[in-house]
Amino acid sequence: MLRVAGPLAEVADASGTREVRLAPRLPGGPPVAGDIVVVDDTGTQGIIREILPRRTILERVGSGGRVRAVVANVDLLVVVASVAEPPLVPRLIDRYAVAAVAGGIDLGVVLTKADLPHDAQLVGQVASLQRAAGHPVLVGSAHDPILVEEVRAMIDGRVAALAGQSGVGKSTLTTALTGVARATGEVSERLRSGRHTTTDPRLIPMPGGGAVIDTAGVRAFWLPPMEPAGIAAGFPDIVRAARSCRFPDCRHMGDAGCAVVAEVDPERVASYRALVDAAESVRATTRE
Ligand SMILES: Nc1nc2c(ncn2[C@@H]2O[C@H](COP(=O)(O)OP(=O)(O)OP(=O)(O)O)[C@@H](O)[C@H]2O)c(=O)[nH]1
Ligand SMILES: [Mg+2]
Ligand SMILES: [Zn+2]
Repeated sequence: MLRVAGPLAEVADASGTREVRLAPRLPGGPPVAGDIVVVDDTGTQGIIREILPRRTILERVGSGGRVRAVVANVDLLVVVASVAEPPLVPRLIDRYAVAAVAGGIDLGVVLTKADLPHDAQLVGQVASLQRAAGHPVLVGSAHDPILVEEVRAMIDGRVAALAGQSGVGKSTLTTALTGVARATGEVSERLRSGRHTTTDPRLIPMPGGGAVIDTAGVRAFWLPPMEPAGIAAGFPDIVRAARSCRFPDCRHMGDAGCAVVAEVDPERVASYRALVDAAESVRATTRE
């Protein structure tokens, strides 16, 4: 499935793309971009009757505190972050990493707007911490064909979702990768109006193989409720060091004999702990 807009969806199969309707009270619905669906074609307009089990899923907490799917069945989550305007929020990348691992998705990081004035030291630090965690990192300008070809190589014929804050260049990259024009917007205009340029996540095939889903920019990305072990799984460097912790159920929150504190960069440990604390305060509020 390519995209959903209210009761309608756009689907693709061997014969092309077409518009269909969602069945009312579709189990597991509504479907999201990347879903594989069963369409009933007996009426005048096709109806989505079933969403097939998802191989991977990216979930976030949406308005009203409900957990909702963003995209399904993607192989790679490309977190796009700007080094200039909007400013880089390093821990947002970590939150996406946790969500990606939880949903069975690989992670890549693309830092855009390096053609604009920026804090090169901070960017270097963020890139080296993410690389040490095992994620590929690219830095450049979304307007530069060199970065676009590097992103294409990172995707490597797979299905990738581009995610990140509003105005970081997701649609600019998507247009360059696919040749399909996506609306892009000026950051200043967007900040004034508070609106995001992209509102309809859409799966677009790339010439030569693979596909990208350009998702709507987020102001914040909140994780579904998760145990400390699930959060730690999003930090491969912490998982590696944790093999040397004295206790197998170590939470790396100041536990005795914890190897993580000794071996992993303090910023990574602090980012992990902030997520564990946030998950715990959510649990405490729901218990009240
Ligand atoms: N200088 C520079 N400008 C860029 C770069 N990437 C994107 N832009 C510009 O930043 C603005 C926002 O880019 P978009 O591609 O619309 O951003 P987006 O991530 O799709 O934003 P949303 O759809 O709101 O989530 C546009 O004016 C782009 O031309 C870059 O690497 N360098
Ligand atoms: Mg966009
Ligand atoms: Zn530990």
